[in-house]
Amino acid sequence: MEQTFIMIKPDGVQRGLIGEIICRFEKKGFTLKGLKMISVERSFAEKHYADLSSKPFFNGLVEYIVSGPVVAMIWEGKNVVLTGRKIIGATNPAAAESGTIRGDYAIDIGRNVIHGSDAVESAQKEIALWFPDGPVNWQSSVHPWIYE
Ligand code: D4T
Repeated sequence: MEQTFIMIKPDGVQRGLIGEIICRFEKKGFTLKGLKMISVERSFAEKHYADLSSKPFFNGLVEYIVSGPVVAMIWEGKNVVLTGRKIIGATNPAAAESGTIRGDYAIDIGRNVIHGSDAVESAQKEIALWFPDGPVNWQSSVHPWIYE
């Protein structure tokens, strides 16, 4: 089953959005397979955002991610990478649809509350980086009520 890496960024934590965000993924039917609150070092944040290192906003982005604790999660389910991105909404909250997390709870691109992997391959890389011990091994008992 597909997995994605979701991170509630420092602004989402400070603004008390942890419960609301977990609720959206949980109510959709996805399964939580890893969860931790963590303050990351600069070097770790740079590694996570390595693909963006040449961008002009890279330094500000790293500063933002290390500015407070984040909540790192693994969510599992059919098409969870793509559907997770839909739940989150467009990178720039100004373009994010109402009903998405960024559409409902964010205004500026540099305070967009949440990160979600953009492809299955990047999800695997990010899960390996953030959860070196891998996901928690459990099966939800509601599985047959969510999947046909
Ligand atoms: P993340 O990775 O945070 O889920 O965001 P996205 O996958 O939706 O978007 P991204 O990788 O292009 O950008 C990563 C991160 O950088 C911030 N950002 C982005 C920014 O501060 N200014 C910008 O102009 C852009 C494009 C927001 C998200």
